[in-house]
Amino acid sequence: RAAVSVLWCGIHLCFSLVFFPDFLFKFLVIGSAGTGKSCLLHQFIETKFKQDSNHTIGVEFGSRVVNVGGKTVKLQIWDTAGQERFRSVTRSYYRGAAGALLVYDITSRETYNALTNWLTDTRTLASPNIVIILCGNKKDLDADREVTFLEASRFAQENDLMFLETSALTGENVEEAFLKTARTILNKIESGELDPERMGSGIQYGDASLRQQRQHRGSTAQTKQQCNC
Ligand SMILES: Nc1nc2c(ncn2[C@@H]2O[C@H](COP(=O)(O)OP(=O)(O)OP(=O)(O)O)[C@@H](O)[C@H]2O)c(=O)[nH]1
Ligand SMILES: [Mg+2]
Repeated sequence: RAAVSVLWCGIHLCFSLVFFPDFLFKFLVIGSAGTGKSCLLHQFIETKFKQDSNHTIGVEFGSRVVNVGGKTVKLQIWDTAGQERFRSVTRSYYRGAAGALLVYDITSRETYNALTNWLTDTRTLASPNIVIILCGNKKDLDADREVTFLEASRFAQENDLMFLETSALTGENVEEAFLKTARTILNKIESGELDPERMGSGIQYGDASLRQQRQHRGSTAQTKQQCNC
């Protein structure tokens, strides 16, 4: 009987986490073609490496519910094509994003040199308060490295970005990159720096928060009625 009730609680908890998250955050994965954006998303969602990844055509979508600091957050993630010919399509997805993974390939200086352009685009087209994490991907290919950790971390500091080196192949720091970004957004909401109710913030209250708010409003209204004030 105890086992059944534990199982029931587990099912109930999973159901609540998936269907009634506290928040929904819109995320982008951006950066030059071939840097491993689709593989990073696949690793985050499926926890395995995407074999034979082809160039993304336009955009692809993935979502996952995570637990951050005791809150459940549904991440709606848009994986954009890095190829120039899709730029006009992908740009239309930037609006209202709350967070972004800006990806370069540590074995390709060309993808690193393109970061400034990606940043300008992101800050212009997405929300100005967008939280960005710079991901130096393909960390497993250290022998072929063209960009040092130090120079990339300086670039990140100068441009107000968080920074991690990741590997979509081994999974190293992949989950951390998404969670770090979500945690930073959540901290900014809690400190009042980000307002989820502002149009285009890329943040929505999930059902759990909405229900809490309604309950709160209900009890406030009741109190007002009772005291007639
Ligand atoms: N060794 C290694 N290879 C990787 C890693 N991530 C991706 N790759 C390889 O890099 C290539 C490109 O990966 P994708 O994820 O398709 O790149 P993308 O950034 O989505 O490319 P576009 O969709 O064209 O913008 C593929 O051959 C992957 O197998 C990694 O962490 N390590
Ligand atoms: Mg891709």
